[in-house]
Amino acid sequence: MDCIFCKIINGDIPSRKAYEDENCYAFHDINPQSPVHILVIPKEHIASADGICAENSACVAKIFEAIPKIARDAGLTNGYRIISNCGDDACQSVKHLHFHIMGGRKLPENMG
Ligand code: DGP
Repeated sequence: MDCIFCKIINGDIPSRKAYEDENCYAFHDINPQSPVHILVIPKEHIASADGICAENSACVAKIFEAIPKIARDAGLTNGYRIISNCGDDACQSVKHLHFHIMGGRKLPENMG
């Protein structure tokens, strides 16, 4: 499959790993928008949050179990933001479900 995040999971494209388990992979965003900017992706290819259904939602629950560990390891002791852009109006550029974990400074209140 021609998906850059699947290639990152497979190691075909290098990345700066932040966390990995049997279900998900987390790595530092190539174009950070905050001092800490990590992407968490399921190892299973799901195109976006719009593709989450009863058959695959367990991996999303497991990602949300991993996020507090990832944030703690990244030093985000004062809070963080989780964002998932979904589809064209949200400017989703990579069509593999991903959650941005952003923090390390006070983030703007306005998100849209
Ligand atoms: P989104 O716009 O929500 O689809 O975010 C995609 C993010 O993925 C964007 O912040 C940049 C990041 N990104 C794209 N390609 C690569 C890559 O090859 N390596 C890394 N580390 N990040 C990437």
